[in-house]
Amino acid sequence: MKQYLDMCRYILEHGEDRPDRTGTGTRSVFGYQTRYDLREGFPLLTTKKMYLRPIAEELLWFIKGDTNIKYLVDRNVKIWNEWPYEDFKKSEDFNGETLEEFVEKIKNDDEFAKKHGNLGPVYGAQWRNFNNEGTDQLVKLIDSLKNNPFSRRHIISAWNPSQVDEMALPPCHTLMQFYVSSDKKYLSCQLYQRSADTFLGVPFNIASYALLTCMLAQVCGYEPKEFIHTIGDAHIYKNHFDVVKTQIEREPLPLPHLVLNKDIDNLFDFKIEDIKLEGYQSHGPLKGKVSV
Ligand code: THF
Repeated sequence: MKQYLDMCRYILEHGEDRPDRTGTGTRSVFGYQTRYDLREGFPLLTTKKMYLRPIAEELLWFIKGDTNIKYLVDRNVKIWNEWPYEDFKKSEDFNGETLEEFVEKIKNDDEFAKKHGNLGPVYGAQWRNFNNEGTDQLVKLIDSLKNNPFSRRHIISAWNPSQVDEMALPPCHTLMQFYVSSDKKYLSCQLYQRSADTFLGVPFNIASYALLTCMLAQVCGYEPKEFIHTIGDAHIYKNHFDVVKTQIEREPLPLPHLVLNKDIDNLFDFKIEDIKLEGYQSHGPLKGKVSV
């Protein structure tokens, strides 16, 4: 995934230093596009150790239309915990609990999870029930991919201006569009991401949309072709500069292969056991703090 390392290098060399909402500070460029050919292997970053499981669990959670972190917490996926915790800290129920104690309560207390684990109408809600008005964008997309392959409207929008204020975090991946090749053999996906945390988030985002493309291709009778990642504000947080510099010195390794359970022909039937990765080799882990 030389494309990813090139993007990191480009941001470090050409980006502008600017303040951001989280207070950490970033170096950022506006407008950057990378393309990943899914026929060459599955684009899970090899220049640091990654795991597909949390990425796949998060995607299954979106697909279910779920917006409560309990589903992720029960599966030991930690990537969304910080945001409801920040809201909890501001609530009247807060008694000085640490993030770990908060997560334990989400796991063990259903009432507490209901009250404090919800992120608002984020991805899952918009994908499956846009604006809480019953439009299931995912079901409509699958129908149009199967029955009207050359449509230019194979779109799912997570960006809902009338509900962004109710979300714990407005969606970073705002809109995706799909494209079927003229021979009806291949499916491609382009994502427009308004804001991208290049070190922590982007490797997750690439793998997540690549996985969704492969799953949709299988259930609609296509083969996955390309994932095109178009980014608005592509940034590297200041506290990630050192790990990013270490990473761009590393040589990418051959890409792994995704193996989906071939018997699944309905997107909503996929379970975590149906999603496997073969031949993943990587460099060692690189850690960075997430800005909230
Ligand atoms: N906010 C910020 N600042 N960065 C993001 O990447 C991000 N997201 C989602 C929402 N807000 C964001 C959440 N996705 C990690 C990965 C993805 C996230 C959030 C955090 C993360 O910390 N990854 C670590 C640990 C992984 C683990 O615990 O398994 C890593 O080393 O990869 C972007 O969509």
